[in-house]
Amino acid sequence: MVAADLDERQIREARVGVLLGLLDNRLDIWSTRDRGGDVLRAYEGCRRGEARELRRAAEVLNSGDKVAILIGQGARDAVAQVRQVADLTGAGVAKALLGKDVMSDDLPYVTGSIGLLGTRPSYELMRDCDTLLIVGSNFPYSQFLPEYGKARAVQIDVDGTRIGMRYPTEVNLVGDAHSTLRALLPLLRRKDNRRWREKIEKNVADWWHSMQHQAMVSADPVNPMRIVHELSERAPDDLIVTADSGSSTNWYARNLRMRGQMRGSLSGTLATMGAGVPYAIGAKFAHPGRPVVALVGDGAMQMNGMAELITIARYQGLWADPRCVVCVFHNNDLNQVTWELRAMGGAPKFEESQVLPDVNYAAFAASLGLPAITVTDPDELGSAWDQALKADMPAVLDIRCDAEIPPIPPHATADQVRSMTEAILKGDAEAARIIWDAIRTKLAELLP
Ligand SMILES: Cc1ncc(C[n+]2csc(CCOP(=O)(O)OP(=O)(O)O)c2C)c(N)n1
Ligand SMILES: [Mg+2]
Repeated sequence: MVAADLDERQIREARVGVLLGLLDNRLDIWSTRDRGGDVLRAYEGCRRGEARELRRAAEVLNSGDKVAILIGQGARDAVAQVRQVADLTGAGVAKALLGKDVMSDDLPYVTGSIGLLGTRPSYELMRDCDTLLIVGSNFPYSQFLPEYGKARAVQIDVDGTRIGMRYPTEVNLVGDAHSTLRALLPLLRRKDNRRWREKIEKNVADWWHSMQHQAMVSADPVNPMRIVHELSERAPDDLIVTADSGSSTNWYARNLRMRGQMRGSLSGTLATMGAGVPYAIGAKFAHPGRPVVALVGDGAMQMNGMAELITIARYQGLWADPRCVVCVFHNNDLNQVTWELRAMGGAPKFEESQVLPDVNYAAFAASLGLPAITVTDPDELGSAWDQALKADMPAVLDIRCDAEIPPIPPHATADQVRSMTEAILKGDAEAARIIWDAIRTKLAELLP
């Protein structure tokens, strides 16, 4: 075999094989430099070691009592295998944000998103597990992974340079998720004790119940969680949802149930504002036959989203399914940062930097010939979504929502959450500050 016969994946594996060999002192730098043959030999060595590494991985997963799986977008082609591993090991599955659409939230053991924007059951899954399997994820916030040394861990990634970066993993399998898990599955034993799995499923069920409850808390005028909750209730099975970076990213991460063929995306690694509407346009061009919804803050609309409505109005005729709904979270605030300042700095809202000019997004959309609905009453949310999702052209929802609904991190206790929400809704700034002090302490512990 010569280098030209290798496909891209084999070359990547060879590169990783050489790298691992160097780190492991199995190869020395002089013997590999400028010598393609050594690269090939390292690649072959990598393949020979595979069976042994798979057995080691299986040993780790078979010996654990409380297995957690973390998946990212790299697990997209391996959903059936992840499900089988989860069933055999009795694991729960948490999802990095860009992998939110990889597995259905209708599976009772899928704990949803992970991280600061994540769910409480994902937080608890990682906190309490004794074994961790990471598949196709480069999720960077190790504060939300098990405490170092507490869990034995296996990682599967197609790119060896990502392996062991976020957690001290004991077994590292370089390969694509689908074929690596397929090779691993026959080595796994089914765990008879299902108590851990039952606990996860109960946590997940309780969580969705509490999400529904929180979305229905009355607000002034509309509770932003309810915007996503109502969408989630009526989302078509083939819907594509994009989210901008702002407070609505929290509601996308937590309140939207992915199911069926639904897809979702956002600026997951950079977290830049302004991605929501352009991503929706990209989705329409990539999948012209599918409906698309963009969840976008008013700050992002002012940044570039309004200009991109012109793009939508211009190209709508090219899309077989004309539905493309831009939902504006109209709170006249750069709200996510307002809350970060409150939580991290204990600082009250700094009006000069945080308040946005009040813009009539519905009127702007109408000026482009797009149907637009302004919502100021939470009870009209459902019918506004119904209309927009049935429209025969792109539409804009301009929803007046409350800037005082806090994006609560997943590790806040239920009591803290309840009293903080009540305090803030009562306009009790002092009580809110005290509760935020408690959460700030917790956040300081968790954030880098
Ligand atoms: C380009 C860019 N600028 C600034 C930020 C920091 N940032 C993150 S969220 C946010 C506020 C977003 O405001 P808005 O779009 O109105 O959404 P809201 O949080 O109010 O729902 C800011 C300024 C960012 N992530 N990207
Ligand atoms: Mg805003």
